[in-house]
Amino acid sequence: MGILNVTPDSFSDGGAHLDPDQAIAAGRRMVAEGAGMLDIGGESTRPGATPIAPEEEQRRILPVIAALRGVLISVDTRHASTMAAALDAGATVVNDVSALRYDPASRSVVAARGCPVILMHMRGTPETMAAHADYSDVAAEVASELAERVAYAIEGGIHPAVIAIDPGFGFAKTGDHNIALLRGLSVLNRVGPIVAGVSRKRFIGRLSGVDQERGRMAGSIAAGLFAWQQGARTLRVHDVAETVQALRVWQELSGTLPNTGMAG
Ligand code: HH2
Repeated sequence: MGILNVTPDSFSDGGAHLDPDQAIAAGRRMVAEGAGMLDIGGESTRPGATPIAPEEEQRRILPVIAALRGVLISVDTRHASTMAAALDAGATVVNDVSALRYDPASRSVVAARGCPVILMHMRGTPETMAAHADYSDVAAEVASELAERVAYAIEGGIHPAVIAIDPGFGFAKTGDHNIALLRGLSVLNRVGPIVAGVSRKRFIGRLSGVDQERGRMAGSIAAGLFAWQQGARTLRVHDVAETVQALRVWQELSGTLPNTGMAG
């Protein structure tokens, strides 16, 4: 899953794709590099980020989604109106960092459309989440809180087969929590198919000793492969070509490559 943030302020690629033509070109490039899906978002959810109005979010992302129609697109949003508008414009998956908590209307939008949904773990909101980073067993608590969100989705008429989960690296977690969560990620397999977003995040900086976000590609790939080994089957990444190459080699060596005729 290639990350396409149409924002001025995302933590790593903020401003790079605010111009729709640049965003569309970046999306096409990631598909050519092997991304199976693009995750398009118009609101930064980095720690302390200020929320924006759904109208502004839609103004940023809808032209980009419409131009890339035909590609598998997830819309990274917490707003029900943006989910609906993005699905109309050509998105097929909803990726909600609030796991359908932020906007009370979001569950019924997803249920009515029958689309796949990614429920990401967070406590509080991006403004308040740092104060909620308190766990005794982070992987177990994230698993049980995600299981509650899955149950909430199913109660609202969302089919269990379309639900994926995401541990929410960097959301209401300290660096130590992120590391423990990644080490213990496999416990989440019992809750649902795992999406993992470690790309360029601060804890990768801590583990690698690299301050600059754009310098964290190799560390992000190592962490992504570690997540893959534990069962994650979608990696949300900035660096598509390099991640695809690393995964291909990993799958070849571990004998887990889907039948592409490349083996041998
Ligand atoms: N992380 C970010 C945003 N959306 N969605 C999922 N499912 N998983 C994640 O880990 C995740 C996410 C934050 O990263 P980014 O989009 O690169 O930055 P920003 O929120 O500043 O736009």
